[in-house]
Amino acid sequence: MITNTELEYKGNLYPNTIVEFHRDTDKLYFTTSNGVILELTILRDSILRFRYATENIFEPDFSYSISENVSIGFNHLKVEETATEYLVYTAKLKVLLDKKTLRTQISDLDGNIINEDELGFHWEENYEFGGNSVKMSKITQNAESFYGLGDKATHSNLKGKRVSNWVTDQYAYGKDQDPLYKAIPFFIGLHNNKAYGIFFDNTFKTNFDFAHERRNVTSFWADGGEMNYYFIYGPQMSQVVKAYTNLTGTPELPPMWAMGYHQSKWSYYPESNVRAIAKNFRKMRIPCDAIYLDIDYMDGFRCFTWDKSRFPNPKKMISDLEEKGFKTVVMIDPGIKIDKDYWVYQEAIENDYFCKRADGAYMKGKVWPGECNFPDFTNPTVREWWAELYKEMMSEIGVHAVWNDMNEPAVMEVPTKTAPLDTRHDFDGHPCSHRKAHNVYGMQMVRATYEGIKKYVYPKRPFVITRAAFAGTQRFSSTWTGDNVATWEHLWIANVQAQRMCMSGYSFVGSDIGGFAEQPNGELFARWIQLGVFHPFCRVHSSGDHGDQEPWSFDDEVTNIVRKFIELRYQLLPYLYTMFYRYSKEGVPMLKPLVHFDQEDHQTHFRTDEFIFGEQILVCPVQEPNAQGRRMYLPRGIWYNYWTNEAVVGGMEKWVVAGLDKIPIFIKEGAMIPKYPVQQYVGELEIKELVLDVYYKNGVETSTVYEDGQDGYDYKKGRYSLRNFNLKGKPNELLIQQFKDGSFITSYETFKMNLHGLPFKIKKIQVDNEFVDLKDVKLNGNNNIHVSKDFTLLHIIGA
Ligand code: MIG
Repeated sequence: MITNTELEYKGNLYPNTIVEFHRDTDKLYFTTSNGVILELTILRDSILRFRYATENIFEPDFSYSISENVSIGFNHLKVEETATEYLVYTAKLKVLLDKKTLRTQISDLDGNIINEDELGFHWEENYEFGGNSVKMSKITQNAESFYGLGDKATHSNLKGKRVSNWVTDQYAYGKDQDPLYKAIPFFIGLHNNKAYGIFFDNTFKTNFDFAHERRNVTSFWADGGEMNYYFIYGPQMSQVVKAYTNLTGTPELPPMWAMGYHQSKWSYYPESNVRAIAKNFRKMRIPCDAIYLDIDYMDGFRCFTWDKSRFPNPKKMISDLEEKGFKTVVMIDPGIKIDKDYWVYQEAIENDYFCKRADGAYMKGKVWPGECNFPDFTNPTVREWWAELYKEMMSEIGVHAVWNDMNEPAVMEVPTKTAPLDTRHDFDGHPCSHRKAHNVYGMQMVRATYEGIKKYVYPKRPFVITRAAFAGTQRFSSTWTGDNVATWEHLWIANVQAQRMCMSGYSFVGSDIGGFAEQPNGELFARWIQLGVFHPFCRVHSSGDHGDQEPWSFDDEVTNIVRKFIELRYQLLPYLYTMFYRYSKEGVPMLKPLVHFDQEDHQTHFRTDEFIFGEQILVCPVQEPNAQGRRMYLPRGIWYNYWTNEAVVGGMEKWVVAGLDKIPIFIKEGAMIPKYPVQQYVGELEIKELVLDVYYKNGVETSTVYEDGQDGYDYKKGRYSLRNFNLKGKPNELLIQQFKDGSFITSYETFKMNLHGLPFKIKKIQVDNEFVDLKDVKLNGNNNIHVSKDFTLLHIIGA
């Protein structure tokens, strides 16, 4: 074994022998003779926090990422000491700390090593800025795979890669380009069928190396701050993702219209153009819930103003659109034009709200309005002011939602594309430079936006979109993947990014459908729509430089395909809403890569294209031109081809037919998929009957349907409707039990159950143990029945 003394080269410093240990409730402190302290906090039996101080001093403990609602509490904690090590036991884990080096090794209670330090914690003093560069190296376990890290546009399995986290405006980025718009320093490791996660809660630029530089070493480090990471044990990946998502928080339910189809472009103006686009959606019978106004609605790109020649009466326009079922979403950027006659600028100057350089001058940067100053959103007073700026826009003019762009912050015509690093920030009372605040700047901006919107759309629910994000931003805002390109490769990237974001706690995500830069042809647009309707945030947006990107901008064949898939999304709204409910409440990711679905099946470890939408729908986009189908991997189990109803056995690759009007979709056997009728916008129709597509299984499967008022907060007072269905199929019968919760009364009285794959002819039906006349359930052939929404036990009996 190499000793730390031998390793003290290249300016790296290492902890040496542990000389002191004490326990303070849930915290254990190990101090070394050279002044390193490891603070080990037990949050849960399977969640541990490792925090290291050098020179005996910790920084004040502060995090923008950790949620206030994190659930903590453990069952067991015991510390033992031997001549060479300390042993820490929880009800799930054993941590071994080497007395000579402070290195740690974490195993489960059966003795399987889950994660172990290689060199462990070490650091380098930073002469230029003071403080430390903090580093951690771990041993890469045999056949270990790595996932997570937010929006990285690279293979979902990160093994062999090195990535860094520095929020960046990356116009027309390419595959493998790094870093991009988000910084989410969280990864999942998987080996020997056991998964764990590490969240490095450090806002400086962070780097992760997954056996890239050295084959057996995984390391992560930061340009400053503390080595401060959370270790989360599974063993199921689903448990790791849920726990991380709980740690950094989930959003409240958005209004259901936010899950509809949205249309955007840079830019729709003047007013007559916006009205024409909206009108065409209704005329063409293509569902749409929201229209976006990009920067050109503003007066000279001044935030919170209107260009009165383009939009003479925004209030009237917005309310007219609203009558037709459209919500209006407008853009707000962080840069405030330096203009002594502009009220937002005046207020910020008067109150000293703008960021300053190290020597006291205002930080200046060029963006759309020309030279701008930038509010310090890391200052709580500035955030409160910013939230108030939305008052008139939301409660007077009637804007429904806001997207925050350029909040990396993006700065034009400078090589770094962002604020100078010496720019000062309040960091909620922990003053620092931009090196530390950069990655959370956009997060704090959208947080302030969210607070303002929430207040001024009340009693409705807020909806916000952001481009920049850090770990935890999902509590406040949805997001899109920034300025992508209209290429087939970008369709692949969008798919990977959305799945990766979901694995990184951030489910409310989508791409600019069709591509932002350049122009898709009809085929690419149709294929992208087919994927986009299965993303939690579903919006077409484009730079507008090269032509139009509305559903009707191509030929009739494409328009019809696009309509068909947007209609499918609207039919699936109750399913999607239930997915969001589970994400919001339990931290379950809305999209799941196959490795998350079945980590024991090693075939899934390197798959990128297939994913599970919610719990029971398998989707795999076609990502090549001229395809009549594709090869894809079906995970283990039995799946029904959505288009043909054919039942297929998974656990192998298959060729799946999917001409331009289809995308491979499979339904898990036993699933009960809820559907609404096609609506032109959310809330257009009163739902008269809930369709349940029931897929027979010889065995057991559970399904859930969550519904509520679709907006507002009544659901928090119990006015929701939660239905859990337990399906149990046998060769000659099908039993469905329903468990209901909540006091919301749905508008429909009955379910229409479409029975797929029944292996028998229906002979008798019992509802709550009473035989019913087959006429009363309107048995239609062998395919569908209508039953009361209040049943608790449905028994379908075959001949
Ligand atoms: O410098 O507002 O990513 O969606 O259309 C470009 C104009 C600024 C970048 C956003 C894009 C938006 C565009 N913005």
